[in-house]
Amino acid sequence: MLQIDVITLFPEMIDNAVSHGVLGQALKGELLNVKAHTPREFASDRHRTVDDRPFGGGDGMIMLPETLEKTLQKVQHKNSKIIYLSPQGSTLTDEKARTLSKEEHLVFICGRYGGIDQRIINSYVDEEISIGDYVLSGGELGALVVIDALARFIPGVLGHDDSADKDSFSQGLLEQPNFTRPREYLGQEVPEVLLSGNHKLIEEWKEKVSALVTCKKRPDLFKEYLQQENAKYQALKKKKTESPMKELQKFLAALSLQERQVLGLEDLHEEDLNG
Ligand code: 9D3
Repeated sequence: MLQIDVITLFPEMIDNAVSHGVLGQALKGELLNVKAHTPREFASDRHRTVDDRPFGGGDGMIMLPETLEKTLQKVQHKNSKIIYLSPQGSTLTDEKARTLSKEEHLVFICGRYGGIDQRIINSYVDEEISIGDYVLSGGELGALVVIDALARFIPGVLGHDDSADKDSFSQGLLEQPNFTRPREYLGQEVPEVLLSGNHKLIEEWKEKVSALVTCKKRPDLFKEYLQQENAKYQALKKKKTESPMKELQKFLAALSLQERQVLGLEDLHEEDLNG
């Protein structure tokens, strides 16, 4: 079982967040264990001080190395990977989340606004991770994002074991729009294929719509997808079938105006699919 220890001045933020939804179920089912620890436990002065102003001046408070180190020593064992959440880290990706999910023990250090003393990073931290180019008030939301993203890769955390692989980023495409009851709503009808019960046809349709949605919203991802599909197509040397681009153009052309509208693809044109 993957063990995750989170070092934070706000342990309730972690405990509360992981008690809900899929993460809460994973914890209950003992597929994952998350425990929060506060350096305040090791502060011995009257005010239980855990941070101080930066030497040389500057914004924010810096977490003191000593209480942080004592907390680290409480949780660390031989196979621990110690990760510091920080704006200076490399940006989290789905691939990174998958890799982390295979570890035995993760320790996340959450700094507050200002960060932690550099000497802890130098002596203890294996990896620095950011969740994106924007400024947060502390590392807790970062740690929670990483935990949420990696949990999906632990077998059994999602209902069926293979759903993480079907998810958009694993395939390099965004997901197609989804619909539930009723069949008609706000004057918009659910695409006919989805009601057909023909699972093979439905899966093909979903992948094509995904590709079109990706072309519209993330041309960068679409370009890569098309290159991959082209490589597969070349390798198969199936001269009878058409190129992936041509196939998508035909699929788009075959969609009715109503279908294009309900899928948000009314302003996508055949020329846009040229990679
Ligand atoms: C005085 C603060 N900043 C100097 C410009 C540095 C700074 C340190 C710590 C800014 C924000 C923070 C708190 N952020 C995190 O701990 C954090 C974070 C983030 O801010 N953005 C993206 N990912 C992450 S992961 C942790």
